[in-house]
Amino acid sequence: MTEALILVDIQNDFIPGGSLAVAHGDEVVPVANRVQKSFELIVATQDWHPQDHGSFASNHPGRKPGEVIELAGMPQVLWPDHCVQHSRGAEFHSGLDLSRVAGVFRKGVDPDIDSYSGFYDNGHRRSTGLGEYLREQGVTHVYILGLATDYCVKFSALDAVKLGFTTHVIIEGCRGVELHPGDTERAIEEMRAEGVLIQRSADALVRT
Ligand code: VGL
Ligand code: ZN
Repeated sequence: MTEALILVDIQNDFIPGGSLAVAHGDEVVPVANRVQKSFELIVATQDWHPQDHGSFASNHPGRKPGEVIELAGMPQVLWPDHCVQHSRGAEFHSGLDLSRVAGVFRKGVDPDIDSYSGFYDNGHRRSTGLGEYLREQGVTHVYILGLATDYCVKFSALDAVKLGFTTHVIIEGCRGVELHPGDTERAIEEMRAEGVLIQRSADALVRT
């Protein structure tokens, strides 16, 4: 058994003060730092959009964040501009320990399709390379935490299961966008139903 920790999108724009702030998003940072002690292999994902990304409401005149359009043949929630490549909002939170992160996998780079999962875009057209990398490293079990529970954490965990990894989500290290009240709780139930192992606390993992 080889384990990997996947830190999902712990970036300034998803932290209070950022353009797509997740309530209490900053609280995942100390959990992420603490739990890293239990892992030899740690990777991170980074939402990394061009300014003309199709998920930005600003690129659809007359549309507002929260509205749903069609993009790449799929329903697409429109978001405020966020995680624009090379912007401060796209940087990882300054308190996040990156010293032991072996690789960063960027997603959402194609303007024509969004990518919530750290493994594939929403149409499963293109891989980010994360699944292949984990396989090469002999990884069989993944542990996921970060932002946001109801989007990128959820879709990353569902893809991890599909790829055959035993998949844990450390829910103490996640927070949801909650565009609609209850989204986070529904995401947890959806993950559980697909075989994701939901772990409330990171403490069991911390073998200091
Ligand atoms: C995310 C919405 C848009 C996330 C990324 O990281 O959960 N959510 N882009
Ligand atoms: Zn995004």
